[in-house]
Formats: sequence, C-alpha cells, structure tokens
Amino acid sequence: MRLFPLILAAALAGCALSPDDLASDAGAPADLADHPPSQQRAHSLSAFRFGTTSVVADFNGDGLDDVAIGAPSETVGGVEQAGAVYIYTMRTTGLAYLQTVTANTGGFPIASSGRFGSSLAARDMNGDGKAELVVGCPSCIVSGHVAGAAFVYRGGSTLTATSQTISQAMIPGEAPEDGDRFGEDVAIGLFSAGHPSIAIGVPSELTGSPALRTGWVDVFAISPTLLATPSQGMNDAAFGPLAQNDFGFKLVVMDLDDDGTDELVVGSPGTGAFLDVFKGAPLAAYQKIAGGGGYGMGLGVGYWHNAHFPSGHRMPELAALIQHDNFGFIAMLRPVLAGTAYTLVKSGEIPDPGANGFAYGDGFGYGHYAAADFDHNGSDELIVGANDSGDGLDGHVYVFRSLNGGGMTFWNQRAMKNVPACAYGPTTGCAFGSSVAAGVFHYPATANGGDLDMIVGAPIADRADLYLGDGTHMIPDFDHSIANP
Ligand SMILES: [Ca+2]
Ligand SMILES: [Ca+2]
Ligand SMILES: [Ca+2]
Ligand SMILES: [Ca+2]
Repeated sequence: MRLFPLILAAALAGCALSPDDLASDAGAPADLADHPPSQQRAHSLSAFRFGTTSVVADFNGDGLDDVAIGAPSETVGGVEQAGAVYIYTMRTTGLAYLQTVTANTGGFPIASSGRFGSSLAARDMNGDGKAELVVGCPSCIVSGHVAGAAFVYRGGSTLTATSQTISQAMIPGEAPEDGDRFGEDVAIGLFSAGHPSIAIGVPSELTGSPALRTGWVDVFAISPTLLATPSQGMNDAAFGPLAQNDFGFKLVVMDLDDDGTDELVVGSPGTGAFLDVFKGAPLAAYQKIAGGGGYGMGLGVGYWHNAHFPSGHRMPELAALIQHDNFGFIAMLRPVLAGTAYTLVKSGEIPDPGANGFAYGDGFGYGHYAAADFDHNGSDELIVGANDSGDGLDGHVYVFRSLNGGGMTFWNQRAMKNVPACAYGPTTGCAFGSSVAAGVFHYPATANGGDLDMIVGAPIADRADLYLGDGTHMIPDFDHSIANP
C-alpha cells in the first residue's frame, strides 16, 4: 500500500526507478516497473472486496436513495477477482439487498480476473426517472486481451444489463491491448445538452510514436435505448508534452460555467500529475491545472462554498488531492470568471489531518469524495477517506465543514473510525474509507428532517458501514451496516 507514495515522491523529484526498487517491495513485481504509479498501487488492492467503490442513486425511481457497492476482488463462478457489484434499495426496514450484478449479467463470459466494479457511475440517462448504472471492468478480457470493458445497466425495480460490452473493440482505429485498463474509472456527463455520454478512463493506453504509456479517455454517446456509440477519444496531447501521465485514472463531470452542459475533469496522477478540463461537444481541451505538486489521484465535486452564478444556479466546486512537500492536501478549486470564460482557480488547501508526519502514505484523498449538507447550513460537507491511516490498513474518514466561503474546517466530528469492523482484520486492518457516499439511508426518510447519512466502505473487512446523521453528528449504526451477501 505504501509503495505508491514512495514511488510518486521519487517520480516528482525526477529520480529514475530501477526494477530493484520495485522488487524490494513484495507487493509489486518488477515487471510493473514501466507502468505508472497508480497501476502499481492497484496491484496491491487484491484483498479489497466489498466496499472498494460505491455510488448512491435512485435506481428504482421510488424517490428514495439506493446504493451500489463494488467488490472488484470478488470470486465469481470460481474465477478469482472477477468482481461483482451489489445493489441495495431502501425499504421499510432500511437498505435491503436487491441483487448482484456481474460482468456475466448481460452475458459477457467471465474467464479471468476482470476486477468488475473497480469503478462505478450512476445517472438517469434515458429520462425515465430511474438511474442507470455504469460499471468499469479494467481487466476484463476483450478480443483476447486483458484490456478492459464497461457495462451499462438500466434502472428499474431490478437493474437489467443492456447486453452490450463497451470496449475499445467498438472503436475504429483503436484496439484492445493487454494492460490498457479501459474502465479504470467511468463518468456520465451531458457534454451536449440533453444527450448523455459516458467517459471511460484508459490510463495505461499507449499512444504516439514511439509509443508512450500516456493514458487515454474514450467517450461514448448513449442513445435513448441506452446503447453506446463511440464518439471521440483523447489524451492530454493538446495540453503539452506526453509522458507516463496515467491520464484517465480519475474522472468527474461538473458544469463549471453554468451553460447547462457538463465539463469533464480528467485526473492524470502519473509523471505529470495534473488535471485536464475538457469542454464542448466534441470535448475540447479547455484548462490544464498543474503546479505545486501532484494532482490526479482523487476527485470530488460539491457545493462547498454556497456561491451562485448570476443565473441563481448553485456554483459547483472541485476538490482534488494535491501532493507536495511530501504531504497530501485537498485542493479546493472554484469557477472564477476571467473575461468571458470561467476557469477553475484554487481557493485553498486542506492538509491531511491524520498524517502526523507520516507523509502521504495514509491513503488520504485517494479515490472519489462525497458531498452532503449534513448540517443544513446551505453548503455541502466534504467527505474524504484515508484508507491506510498508519496502523495497518485501518482507515479514517474525515468530514470537513464549509464555512460558506470562509474556508473549510472540521465538522464537529473530526474523524470516524470503524473499530468494530476493523476487528475483522486484526493483522491487516480493514481499509475503512476506501469509498465514501452520502444519501438518506434511515427509514422513514423524513424521520429526522431528511438528514443525510453516510456509507463507508471497509473492503478488507468485506463490509460497508452506515453512519446516520442527525444534523449535528454522524452516529455509527453498525447493526445496519451491510456485509458482503
Ligand atoms: Ca430508490
Ligand atoms: Ca433511467
Ligand atoms: Ca458547462
Ligand atoms: Ca453544510
């Protein structure tokens, strides 16, 4: 787990890594030496099961939040690390297991360790009020190569597969190749008003001549019948020299200029370590965010400063892990109008509260963040996991409260830790905080004023823990935590 930060530190300092450096850590074989840091880190996640990823959405259209929990290391049909996603819907008793989705749900043959569920995204893409689920499977075998695939599931009383395997095999001029990691992250956006698309990160894609492992993002248009058609692909060439950037490792969408269409933010935590913003249909390079250290390992979007565009629409803000001075920070970036165009400008940094001189080795800020107005002050709290907080893969979750433009501070609960759950993994910990998501998970939903709750993945303990908000605190409700079914 700590291999990655050490390698990134060396990479940022311009040091060359030898295979011996990698071989000295039992977690990563030497043959990963030419792969970017995040792939080496991914290799160490083989014990991560239920709760590695999560997404909250209303899949069945009843107005209540549901949740999908990813378990990319799940054994399916005897195939280790094939991966599965578990769907829970809100019932009168609270969150209840509904179904298990695997790559095979739509008929895709599970023949190897695909790590289905490594990435999740959800949004209603056909306008029926029921959210669709998109699942990345970055090691699925396509055309005989461990190249990766993604799948779309239609929302409804149960999720149903579209029976379409989305991969680079669909794209003229592109080919599935071993190790591409197509599906490492997925995002759903409206890059053209009314027309949903999905963006798929391919962070180990080779591009250029001579080929460099630059990374890539493929974009697919989604039809009203939920079928995907390739529309474009890009790397970061428009922004400057190519390198082992791991472009596409993390993706989020946000409408940063209030024109009714989403912009795509792409994290590139490799050699360059920056964020690229794309805008328009087709998406075109819009802004490169770099400087001060390494961006790209973790991203979140929320309404953290309670600001509004002149239209009255709320102004979204980006939170992104930035690593500098051997330390992890969450950088807050907000849209600022310069001339006639908005761009994202950093407004502040939140240091890792738990590092204690540990440098950036505690997993703080890796992955996707959650946003929720737990305290009803009009601006979202920022929820960030740190799944490796020093004492084995133990983990913390930090909740930062927005002061409505006056910066971020701790909410009255500085950090949460799932001590009961960690007892399941006394030697390795439980990686609590690997995924964070917010929604209303208590019943009835109006029982305490619609307060928002939180679900936290602890994938080495094979469970996700529930915290119920009362507007003032998050109260652990381990009795209703959900374990791998
Ligand atoms: Ca629902
Ligand atoms: Ca739908
Ligand atoms: Ca926009
Ligand atoms: Ca708040």
